[in-house]
Amino acid sequence: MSAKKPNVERNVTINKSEFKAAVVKHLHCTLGTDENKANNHAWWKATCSAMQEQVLEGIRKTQKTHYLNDTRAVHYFSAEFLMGRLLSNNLQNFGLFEVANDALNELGVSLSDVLEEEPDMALGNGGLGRLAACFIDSLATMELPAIGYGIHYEHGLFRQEIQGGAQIERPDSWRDYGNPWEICRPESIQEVSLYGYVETKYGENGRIQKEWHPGHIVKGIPWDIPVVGYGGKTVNVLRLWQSKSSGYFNWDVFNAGGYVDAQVENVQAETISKVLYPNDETEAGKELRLIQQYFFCACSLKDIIRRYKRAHGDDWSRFIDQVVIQLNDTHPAIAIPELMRILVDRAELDWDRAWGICTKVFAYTNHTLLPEALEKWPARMLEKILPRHLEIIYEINHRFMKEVDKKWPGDNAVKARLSIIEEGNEKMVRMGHLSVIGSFAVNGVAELHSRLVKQNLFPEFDALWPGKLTNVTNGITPRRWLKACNPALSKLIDKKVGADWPLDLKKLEGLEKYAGNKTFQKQFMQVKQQNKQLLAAEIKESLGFDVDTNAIFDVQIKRLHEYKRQHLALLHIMALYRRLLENPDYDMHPRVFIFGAKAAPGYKLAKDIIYAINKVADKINNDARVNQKLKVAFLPNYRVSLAEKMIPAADVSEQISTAGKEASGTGNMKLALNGAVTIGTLDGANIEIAEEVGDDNIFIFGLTVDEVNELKASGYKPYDYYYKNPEIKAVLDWLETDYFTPGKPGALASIKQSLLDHGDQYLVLADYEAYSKAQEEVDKAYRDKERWAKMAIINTAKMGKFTSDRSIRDYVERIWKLNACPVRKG
Ligand code: KOT
Repeated sequence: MSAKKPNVERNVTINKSEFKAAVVKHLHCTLGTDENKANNHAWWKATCSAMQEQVLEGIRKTQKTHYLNDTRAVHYFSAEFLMGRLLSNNLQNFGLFEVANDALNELGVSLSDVLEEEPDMALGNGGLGRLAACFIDSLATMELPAIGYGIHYEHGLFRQEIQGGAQIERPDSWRDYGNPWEICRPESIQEVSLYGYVETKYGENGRIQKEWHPGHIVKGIPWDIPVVGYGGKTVNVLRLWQSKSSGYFNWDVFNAGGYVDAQVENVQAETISKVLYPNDETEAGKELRLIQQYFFCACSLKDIIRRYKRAHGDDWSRFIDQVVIQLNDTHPAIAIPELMRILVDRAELDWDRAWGICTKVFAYTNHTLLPEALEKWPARMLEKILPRHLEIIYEINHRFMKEVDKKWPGDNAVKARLSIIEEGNEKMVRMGHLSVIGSFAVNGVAELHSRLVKQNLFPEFDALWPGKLTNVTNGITPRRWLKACNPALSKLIDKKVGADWPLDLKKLEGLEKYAGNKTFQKQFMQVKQQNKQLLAAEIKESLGFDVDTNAIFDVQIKRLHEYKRQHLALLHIMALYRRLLENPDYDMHPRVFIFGAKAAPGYKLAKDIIYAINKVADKINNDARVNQKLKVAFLPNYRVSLAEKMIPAADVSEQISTAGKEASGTGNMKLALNGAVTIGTLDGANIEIAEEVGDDNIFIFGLTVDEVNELKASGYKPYDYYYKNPEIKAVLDWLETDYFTPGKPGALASIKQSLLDHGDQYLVLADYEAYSKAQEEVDKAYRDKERWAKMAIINTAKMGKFTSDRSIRDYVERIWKLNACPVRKG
């Protein structure tokens, strides 16, 4: 049996008065306050605690069921899990949302105010971390035995403030006042070794034995976060490791003055899980980052092996039947040599047997082709921190090179390309290569991306192991990204197609037949209008100005990166502004461009683009000549909970990356699911969205991957576009004046420079004209109310493919070979 569709029967039955009693009990007994004194934060905690009773029972039953059935399980290793808020999600998934709402109402408290108290659990940067969160939601919903493994960062992704238009980073403190969801599990603490040296010994049978004498040992404390499946039957966990000093110190390894060093090391042990690196798609290259990666992988492997041994003792023969580990990008790739070390050095398996196990346990997902994101570690750094692992990596490589030589005898060039070790001034260990070699399956995250992984990133690996490289298109959980975040649309959909679409998203196709129905169009667009009003209120509260909800809400929400081309949108906004100034009657439907984006703190140009958007916004929003037709809102501190407010209100979804650069995108799916129409390039999952909705219901523009390559090969000259197109020239020149930054001419000039003098790597100018034309088409389409409503409805109707349940079904059937394990009542 493979992953079957779960039914909607629920495991939890608690009525309103019981829920009320539970909340009040926790207010009194857990928080030591009472109904008269409690503020919303206390009500939030008490409500979470009331829920947590149900949750803990769910975890207990699930774990017992999995143990009794000795299930094969997937272990999802990820340095990031971008969970967002949990209360509303858990209430929804347990089917207790209405119960809680009514219970709190009777207590004189508003559930929606209480939900706003919850800090986001932002233990991730963006798409990769949020994908992990959607996947564990689907795994629990589909009653699959699964555990997420990651890092218990004390500080998640920074909080973004905008001061004078510029991004300022402030620490995130998601657990400063205690987090009611996490469960500490001291009984499962693990120890992890670091530093030191390797001793070579000769065993009695002449077998060479390696012993790693670590310089330092740190403790890993597990915190479990519940993952409640929809229907509330299976409750899996996300296990996050916090580092603590173990007090262990190898005095031989450190020098005579080691006492002070030892204390410093102890402090350093606790910094391992202190903070999430805020770089999306750039490798930090920092020692602490490598230690973070090793720390959580080593703790997790020990945890897996402890659980396995409880059932199977020292018999390793069933390990590959019970355990599959999915590596979420290369961040956990060090788990491969770590498992080899455990099997060869500790369990004393011979190399071939150990390697046979390893290469049947790991599977690897690649999320990006950007060279700056592909992880490489200096061999010297690995040698210092993990001396035995470097030896093992060399051995893996040595044996692999022999295999390469069999396939391409004497071909040193292919060897150099395929080697895990990159030779050069400084020897580097390529973690992508290690991951491909050590895994039984490798996947990209959208059709186009997976094709490029095969063709461009790992072409010889594909030739060496046909079939190993494959595609699993990403998905999103419709529970959070439609049912919970857009209750009005969800209720409307329920009426038309029934209430079980959250478990079977293809059911949304039932809406297609109403796409041309005037009454339904009106209802659909009324919901959109309501959602736009809610977002307008948020904009007013956050930025202090009004926006017209009859305007087109044009939304671009994602990390700030040059390849995502927020600056292409900005140039177009400036062009519209200019057109309006030149011709006050310029015919356009009013539009509000709405942005949300964080830039990596060290990414100068990304921060400059945020600054430019805010400065252009200031000017336009305060210019009475144009602001009836044009406004720009940059909402600070974009995060999951803000996305939940922005997405339901979007008319237009901006997905305008340079073709070939965005591996998949998942915001594109969320926006389309909520009835936004995409303007986008033929990149990532946009292509598959276009296939689903059809060419009439999406605005595709710009160069294709092949055209991008051709243009680059023929010598791309951005100045040609500058001189050829007067609008491009005008807006780029405008950036150099002090029009948007009074008294500070040149404050926005770095953007112009990057596009002209630094070669416009992401072809912004080459795609500008096509983008501008596509935007005119959007404008025209929106003015035809019926046409637009139809397009919006079809977008929602055709998003069935992009449920993360389908992605998980693909993984389960093609890679993990897992069975569902239903958790029964009692
Ligand atoms: C890479 C290095 C560090 C942190 C994050 C990354 C990263 C993020 N690499 N790819 N991503 C995004 O992953 C998403 C989920 O698969 C994709 O939808 C998106 O296109 C990637 O950019």
